[in-house]
Amino acid sequence: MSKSKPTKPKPTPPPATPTPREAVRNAKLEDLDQNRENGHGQFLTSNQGLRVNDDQNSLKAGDRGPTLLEDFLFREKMTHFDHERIPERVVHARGVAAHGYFEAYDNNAPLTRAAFLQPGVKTPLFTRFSTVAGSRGSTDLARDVRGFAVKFYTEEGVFDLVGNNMPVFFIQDAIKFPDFVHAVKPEPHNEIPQAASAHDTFWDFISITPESMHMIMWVMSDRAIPRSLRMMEGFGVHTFRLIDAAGKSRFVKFHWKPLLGVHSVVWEEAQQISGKDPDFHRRDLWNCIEMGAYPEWELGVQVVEEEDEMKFDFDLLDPTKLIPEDLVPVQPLGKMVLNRNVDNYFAETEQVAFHLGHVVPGIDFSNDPLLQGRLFSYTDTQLKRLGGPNFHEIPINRSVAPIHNGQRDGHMRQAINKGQTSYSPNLLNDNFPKQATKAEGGFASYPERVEGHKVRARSKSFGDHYSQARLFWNSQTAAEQMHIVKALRFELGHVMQESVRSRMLILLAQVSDDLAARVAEGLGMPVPSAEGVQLNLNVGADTDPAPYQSGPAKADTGRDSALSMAADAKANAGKDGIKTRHVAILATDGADVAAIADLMKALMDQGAQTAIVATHLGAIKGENGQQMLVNGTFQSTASVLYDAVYVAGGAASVARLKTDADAVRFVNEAYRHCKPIAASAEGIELLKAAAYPGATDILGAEGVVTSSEPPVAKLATEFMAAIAQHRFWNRELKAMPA
Ligand code: HDE
Repeated sequence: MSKSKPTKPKPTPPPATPTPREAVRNAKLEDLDQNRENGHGQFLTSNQGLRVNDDQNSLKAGDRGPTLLEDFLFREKMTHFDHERIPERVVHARGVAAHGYFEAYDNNAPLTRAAFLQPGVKTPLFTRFSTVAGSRGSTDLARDVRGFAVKFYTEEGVFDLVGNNMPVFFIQDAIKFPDFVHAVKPEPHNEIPQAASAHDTFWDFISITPESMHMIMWVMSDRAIPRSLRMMEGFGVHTFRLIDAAGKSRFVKFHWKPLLGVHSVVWEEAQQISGKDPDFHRRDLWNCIEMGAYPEWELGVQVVEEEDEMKFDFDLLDPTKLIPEDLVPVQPLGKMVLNRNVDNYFAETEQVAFHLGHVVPGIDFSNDPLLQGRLFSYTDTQLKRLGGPNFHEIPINRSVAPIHNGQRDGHMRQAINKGQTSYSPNLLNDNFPKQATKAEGGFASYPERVEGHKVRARSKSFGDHYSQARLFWNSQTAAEQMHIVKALRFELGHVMQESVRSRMLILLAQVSDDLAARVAEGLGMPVPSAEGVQLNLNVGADTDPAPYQSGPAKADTGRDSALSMAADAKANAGKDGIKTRHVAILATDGADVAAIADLMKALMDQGAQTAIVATHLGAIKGENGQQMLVNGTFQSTASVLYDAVYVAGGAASVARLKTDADAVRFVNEAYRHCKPIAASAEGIELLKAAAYPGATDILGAEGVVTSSEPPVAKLATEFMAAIAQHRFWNRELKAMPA
């Protein structure tokens, strides 16, 4: 850990020459060096170090005879292979991770004594992103919550911030988690569907669990289909505590804000990407880190003084509620940069073990009942998944702060603990290892005063299930609302039981009549009356459910400016660059290669990535005989894998592309998905050919820029401005209203 000047929160431009992976160093990466292995230039050996002479044939009684039991080399190799798999995570199984560092700004000391948050301290970290419901091999683009888990290797021990890309959760009490997960996972009788919530058991559970409605709004919104993991917010979800040097506690909510803004894809695109490139998100993260375009986030907190705990119209302990940022702004604490990919997926990404209970002095918990339950679950699950209590010794989990205690033995123990004593207190070892005072960095739980009867109960202050769902709905733009409506039509359209769909419509009507009516129209059903229907069945057998029925949303919830992802929304303000955006350039033999080269240069100068997509691989020959290398064909790549499309001029090239149904579709889809499109000279003809019913105005549409004449300088400027807008949703509102 080193001290240096705090960094300003501006996206760092990618370097001209990326740093090789091995050249990125920090204390944790150096710690991992002792476990890195590379067989290059070495002899093949057994696990005992014995050099192997023939690894191609097993030991047999004659070359046509049976294999001998004696073949210890065969048995070692096969046994290891047979035991290669460990159980995948019960949730968040599919993930991707990278190394990086966190650098604290200089204004946090009044909030917390945590050493890694003191001015300019730089701390190594490891961040794993994940989907929740799908198996390890499922698609990246599932409609789902994304996990956002960060392991800080601080000088005071490991701190894990195990969050999601949405600020609230489905349930209020951890005891409901197994029910919730069983409902969303593939159905138990036929294990269908994979990585999808569009099925009966999920919506059956939700339809009788109104506390989920706020989270449902988030999961049905575009937040559930991010454009990139680099363009997602992260949230600690629960209320935590920060404790200052004087021992004063304040409530906080943690936020990660991506410096590239918050962006998504459209659902049709997500479904196609799932087929074309199910690794879309992990590939994107990997490639950007390899090319030096390091993803960056600011960590911030919303702070609530202890005395203000009760001043909100929701309970700070309720994980289905957020604190509107217009009410309590986020204060930045520092910046995270991910600058090194893993060397080995299993050793690092699969074996990393996060736990909410990994905290450092200066950070503590609240009584959120979801948080409290998680404090049990995470260590428990690692015991199963990683096979024993020594998972903290696995290199990726190993603290860079020294470990000394009386814990001993167990499966695969690595430490060779010396000495006679493994207990405390002791006299034989002078009472070492000794407890640390608070001044010496000893962790002491915040001495919160608690009292109460021992009850199985839900606080009535958790009872308003719809107002924040409505706040979210009201804060969305027309296009974002349309996406929510379409998502619900899709999801509920996959539900076989009409009674479940009908109950969902009743719940949606508690949030907004408009929302319910629009979903109902798509389902071809009326919105049933809520009269006499018990909406919340999540109460104990002897509990009267009546007091637990939430009233409908408050009529006037207003809006919060942090909830929309629109181009001009707070989440994206000032983050309008085109860095790392992927632009497809459609061209084939006969294209105006000079114009392409000019446009590519302009785009790449601003940090965008370009790819020539042609009718064949190899190189295309330009109008004047110049050649240009091709990156993909209409068969090997697809429109959905790019952020924007440019159709180059050149009569022969465009004439050929116009006859290619896949080229026409490429443009058509870019238009449908509201992406920026540019065309110069004859390229404009391909845009005309790509028009479809309802989109005949493709040429005059927002986000479509054309220039009939070279040079492309003006076109490039307009195109880049359009790319910085990300998407042009008005097209969709016009052509496909919901
Ligand atoms: Fe988790 N969660 N969770 N969760 N969670 C796990 O731990 C659990 C919840 C989150 O990349 C498991 O190691 C319970 C909220 C992330 O390795 C398990 C409850 C939030 C990850 C578990 C919750 C999360 C997990 C499965 C309700 C956001 C992946 C494997 C009380 C704040 C971490 C594992 C990684 C993983 C339990 C709810 C985030 C079973 C019981 C809320 C990012 O322990």
